[in-house]
Amino acid sequence: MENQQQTLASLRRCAYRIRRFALRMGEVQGQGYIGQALGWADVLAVAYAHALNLRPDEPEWEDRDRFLLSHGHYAIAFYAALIEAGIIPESELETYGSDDSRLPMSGMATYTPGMEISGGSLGQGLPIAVGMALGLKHKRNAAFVYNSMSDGELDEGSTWEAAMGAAHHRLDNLICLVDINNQQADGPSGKVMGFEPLADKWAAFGWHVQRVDGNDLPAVLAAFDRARQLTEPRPRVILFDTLMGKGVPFLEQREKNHFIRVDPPEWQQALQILDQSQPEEAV
Ligand SMILES: Cc1ncc(C[n+]2csc(CCOP(=O)(O)OP(=O)(O)O)c2C)c(N)n1
Ligand SMILES: [Mg+2]
Repeated sequence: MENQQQTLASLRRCAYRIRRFALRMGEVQGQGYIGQALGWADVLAVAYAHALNLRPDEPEWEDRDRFLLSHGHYAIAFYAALIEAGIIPESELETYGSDDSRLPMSGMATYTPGMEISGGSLGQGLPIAVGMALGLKHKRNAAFVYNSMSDGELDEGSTWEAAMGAAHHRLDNLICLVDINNQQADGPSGKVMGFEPLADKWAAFGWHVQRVDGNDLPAVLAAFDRARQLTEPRPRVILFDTLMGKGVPFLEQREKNHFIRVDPPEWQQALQILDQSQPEEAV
């Protein structure tokens, strides 16, 4: 039990630092998909500080777990996780979004160590993940493939075709992480294209399904552990309900938060608010 408490305390500090790195990168460019980064930070903390089997100094290690950023516009969140994982040095965040940086504003596999695919054309991550998971099985490689995607990608037919293929091939090495933030570029997800009842849909496609609060760290941790430890020969999906802007109340409440407008003084205000609620020994 003590170990579990220590694990959770350590993950809280990771999530705090991921939020902080993302805000600092946002301030460098004066913009960015910061609402998504704050909302997805708890999932990224559990992925990068607990679940993924990686070698930070060898990002292309053959036996690594693969983490695919299908929603390439979440790159700012992903870079923060790479910094936290020691794959990218913290000093590099100052280059975010500038010419010749390894950290472009949308995820690019050829630019960034640890970036497995160039996502961003939404709906492509899961099909690629299915191919990778199948390939690893053929090679008898025990690595997991994680596909990180947004709820907007549930509008894409390619997602559901891949979901059907994954179940057909019994890909128990595939874990799909969906950010249900109920937001898309054109408004609330339910208004753009209703996708509920979502858990039932994935289950009907042959997947093992969990749905949890993606900002509740103990629940996120338990869901990752369950997905990894299951012995059923089925792909696994975790549907995470998240709150955009989580941790910075004035950003949580902002309208049109697909691409939040943040005025220059607000970046420092956001960092201060985050720091006030920081877990002990976080910095
Ligand atoms: C195939 C495709 N269609 C349209 C877009 C344009 N686009 C970029 S982000 C976005 C919103 C998609 O929803 P989601 O990823 O859930 O948005 P968020 O949660 O980040 O607000 C859209 C439509 C795209 N990148 N790819
Ligand atoms: Mg969304």
